[in-house]
Amino acid sequence: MFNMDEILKNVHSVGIGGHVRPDGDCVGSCLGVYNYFRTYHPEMDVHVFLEEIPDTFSFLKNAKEIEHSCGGESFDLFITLDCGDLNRLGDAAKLFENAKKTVCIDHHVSNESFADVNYIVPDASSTCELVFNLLTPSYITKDIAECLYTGMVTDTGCFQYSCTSADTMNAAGILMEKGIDYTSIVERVFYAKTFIQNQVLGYALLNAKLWEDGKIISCILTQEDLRRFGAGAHDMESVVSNLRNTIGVSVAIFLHENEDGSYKGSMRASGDVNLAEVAQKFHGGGHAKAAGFSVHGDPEEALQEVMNEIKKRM
Ligand SMILES: [Mn+2]
Repeated sequence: MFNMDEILKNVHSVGIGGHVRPDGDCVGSCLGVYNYFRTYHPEMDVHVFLEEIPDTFSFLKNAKEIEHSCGGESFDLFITLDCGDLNRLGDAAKLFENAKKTVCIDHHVSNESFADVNYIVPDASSTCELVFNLLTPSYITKDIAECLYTGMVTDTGCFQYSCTSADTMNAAGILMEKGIDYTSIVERVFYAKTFIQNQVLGYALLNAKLWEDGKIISCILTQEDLRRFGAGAHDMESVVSNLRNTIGVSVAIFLHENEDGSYKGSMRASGDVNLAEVAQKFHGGGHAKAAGFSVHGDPEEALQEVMNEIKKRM
């Protein structure tokens, strides 16, 4: 482990990036680091690059300074956060490759330490918890605390999942002391849903199927289904975890069609099944209890193949 300031020797320009389809941990960790540099190293030229972020996270400080496209800039330092491999950086991968020095901060089991300096802890709740570890607590401002708390809430399912540790709670406690409105963060990040999101969720639950004596639950939504509600990919976030909440279910699988006809698959487990392994069989990735992948072709067939891999591990 290092301190965030130690990696800044001879560094005048910094690029920051995270995974494609950014979630709360990705946005929170990127903006947390961005806001830290802007506050304590104002002389540095700092840029943060991410795909379009969900509206849910637009309240975070400097969210509107996130850049969505990049050229061939060559930064002294590029930091990648919450990103398991270089491909998942999307367009920003070229900035990583052009940078003089690279740092990777992440908690994906599949991460193969692809940067010059790596801080990877698969057991950590979130990348935001790792960023917290790299900062001197007294230097964490309210704005930075909001970013990091948002990421922790996202990736721990509101401090519920087993990735939540005593260290996570201690870090969250210190962040709470910075004066953040933790109630409203949980409400925004976890509970607040648009009418469209609620309707799609209801439709998904109505069409869910149980398998293996109710231990596996699945649902498939097509583009036609999504169009019916005026919903997009960003409206699917809470479907899989709601499926998983079903009593008796240990694995939930949710497939929804992308605009190009491929399907995005998300899985959640409450039991011992290692979903990161399952996802890797389908060229995806993630964590033991939350993982994802993409498939082409017939979604029903893909579902059966995924279920076979899960059954082997149950
Ligand atoms: Mn994460």
